[in-house]
Amino acid sequence: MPYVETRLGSGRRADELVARIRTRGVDLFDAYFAVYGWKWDFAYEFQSLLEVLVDSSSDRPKRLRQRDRSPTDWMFSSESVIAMTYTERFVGQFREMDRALPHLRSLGVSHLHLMPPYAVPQPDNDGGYSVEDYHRTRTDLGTIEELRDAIELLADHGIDVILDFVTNHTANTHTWAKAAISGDQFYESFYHVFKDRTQPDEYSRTLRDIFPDNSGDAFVSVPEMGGGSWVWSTFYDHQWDLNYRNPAVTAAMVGEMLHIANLGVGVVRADATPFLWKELGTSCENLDQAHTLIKIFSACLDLVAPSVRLLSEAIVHPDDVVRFIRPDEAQLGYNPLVMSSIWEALATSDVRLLETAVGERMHLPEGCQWVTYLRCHDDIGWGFADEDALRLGIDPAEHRRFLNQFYTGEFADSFARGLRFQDNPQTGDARISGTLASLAGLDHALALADTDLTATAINRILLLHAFMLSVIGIPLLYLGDEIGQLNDLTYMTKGSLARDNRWTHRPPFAWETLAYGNDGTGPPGEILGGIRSLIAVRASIAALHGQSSRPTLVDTGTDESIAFVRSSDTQEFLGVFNFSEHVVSRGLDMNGWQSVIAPRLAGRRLAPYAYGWYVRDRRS
Ligand code: OTU
Repeated sequence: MPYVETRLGSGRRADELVARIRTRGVDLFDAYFAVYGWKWDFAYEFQSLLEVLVDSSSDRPKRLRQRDRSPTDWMFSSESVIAMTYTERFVGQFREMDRALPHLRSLGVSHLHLMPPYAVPQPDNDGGYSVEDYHRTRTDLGTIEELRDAIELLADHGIDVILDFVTNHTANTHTWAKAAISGDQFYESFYHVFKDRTQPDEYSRTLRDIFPDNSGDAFVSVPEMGGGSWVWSTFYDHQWDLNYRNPAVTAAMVGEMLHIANLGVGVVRADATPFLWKELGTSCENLDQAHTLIKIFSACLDLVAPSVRLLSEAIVHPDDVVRFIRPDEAQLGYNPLVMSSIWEALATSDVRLLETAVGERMHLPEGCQWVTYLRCHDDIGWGFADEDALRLGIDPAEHRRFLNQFYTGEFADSFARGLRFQDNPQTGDARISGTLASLAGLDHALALADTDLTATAINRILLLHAFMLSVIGIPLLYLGDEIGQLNDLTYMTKGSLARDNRWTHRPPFAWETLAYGNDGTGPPGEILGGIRSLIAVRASIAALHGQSSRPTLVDTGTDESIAFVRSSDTQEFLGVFNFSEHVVSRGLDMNGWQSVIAPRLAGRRLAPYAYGWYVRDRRS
């Protein structure tokens, strides 16, 4: 391999790359051939991709190459906890990251997802998801060297950083897009550019409108590219979808992904994976080639940065979500089904859909893991499968309408205070924005200055965490939720942010609240104390550790509470959760179970929103 020798010389770096190419290279070739094998210049294009791999290998710092040699099983450790935040809304700048260490460590955080910190257009950039340049950072956050230092500092304290790789699109101010606008044919072919409406209209017949508030469909008019020109933009108008039919796009994006890996991250989050491939007459979501492209990215990571794992963000039908999570694709995937089903059960006090999710839809291939969460920076969409609802006699459309009314507080007696996101009156679809605490009733309770309602809201918040932290996967917390931060409506006065109500649940981190939360006072103190001890206890439970322990449902005798068992070789874990505001009687045989965390549980009675964690030795 002459290019390897010229670029890497001889020695360990070159040997390791060549050894990996010998094992994983064939997977890369197969995937690449499946997408681009039809091209007459296939061999040339494949060679260019390999050159990107060699160049990225040559750039990979020594300490990261050392890490690559000693893989850990963190994906299956009960000590792993992901937290996510915006740098500017948390510590302000990269160089102030040390300020966050005491809090992150006392919470038990092992991974920190920093929302996209790269250079973006102003003022509209979708919270960083319109990337202009992966090699520069937003100037208000600091330089890319400072980002690298922050990543290293966190790693030195046992916290690995997760960064985004916005797979589907770039900003329309990216150099590729700018070149395309100025008429450069090479870069025009990086995007889906149409000279008139004919094809956009044809495609639109079968497309779902993801951001209906935006332009009305998935295309944006770009007169600068010649009168009548349209460019594909699934999300915001300033986010142009990349054209992966062009192998030069794949090679260039692999280079960007490996650059992110070389910053020292432990996980690369692949954004919006379902959308990568377009085919006329289809929904252009979840197509086979989108999967094959993720396989290409995954193989490239394994070849150059094998300690880095890929996290898929696919918020689609549960059958489609799971298909992205495979050893040779994304090893990690968000679990939007458990997330939305938890909220569904809380609104209805009926755990049957949640039981279907947990009992039937959690299976992943060996070596893969879920990322389980209650809230993230995005909205909540009611992602249960229609067929699962119908089986339970629930009308899916009607039920989604109810959930939207419930979580916006439009429904009489609802405790939730959320907002409708991307309301689409045409289809009746909407998603929900709002912080965890506001959706769980804390906003409502505090506004009424009602101490009983406040206590109930705190119980709900802890119930949800107890469930999420034990059911499956690596738990993810949106920072601020652990101190019960409420909806932030100030975004409405902040210019461009006002157009996207997801900012309501992305408040600046309340350090003053954390200070008194740390003293244990008030709702923030109770919530923080509760979550901290759940995380600490979880870390010590053998049955929550490891690959094998998927949850098995246990019948509680009532639809208002859910219970499951997880087991390891040595121990069994039982979790019991009352999703209703009533006292329910549990129909479980508790013989031999030892309680590890069980506030407000007594005998056979479960207080409103009570939960319990129990363990039992398997050998006895
Ligand atoms: C992602 O979310 C990001 O998480 C969002 O913050 C971005 O705005 C968006 O991509 C565009 O970059 O629709 O409501 O199936 O549903 O990718 C959130 C995946 C989203 C999409 C998901 C998208």
